[in-house]
Amino acid sequence: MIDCLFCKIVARDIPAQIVYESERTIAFRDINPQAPMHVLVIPKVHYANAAELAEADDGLADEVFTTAHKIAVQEGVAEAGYRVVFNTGPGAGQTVFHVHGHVLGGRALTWPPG
Ligand code: IU
Repeated sequence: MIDCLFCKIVARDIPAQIVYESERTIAFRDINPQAPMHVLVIPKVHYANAAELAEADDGLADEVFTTAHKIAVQEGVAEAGYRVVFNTGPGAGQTVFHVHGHVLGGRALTWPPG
């Protein structure tokens, strides 16, 4: 999608620290990390948010979720515990409207989130 920042990362039009890539997903480090390990997992195709992705019903949501787990293992936080967050809509704090799962770990995570 034109003017989507994360589509531009997928297209390599703007740089990102990519840590994982598959045919349909890509994961890169968040530029403003909220934990020692903070990676964003996205589908390469554009869906605005997690609701749109879930409704697409083509297995891609499963793949994004599975990728999040792979990142946790790869980054060494799976044993200690980690969190996957999909802010969905402005009311939930979503600021970039290409669906992304935040994978956070590497420190004790408190609950509830803000
Ligand atoms: P949110 O759930 O939509 O609020 O998360 C957007 C995230 O995208 C946020 O954590 C930003 O730090 C992150 N991000 C990024 O990694 N690279 C960018 O160029 C921009 C935002 I703009």
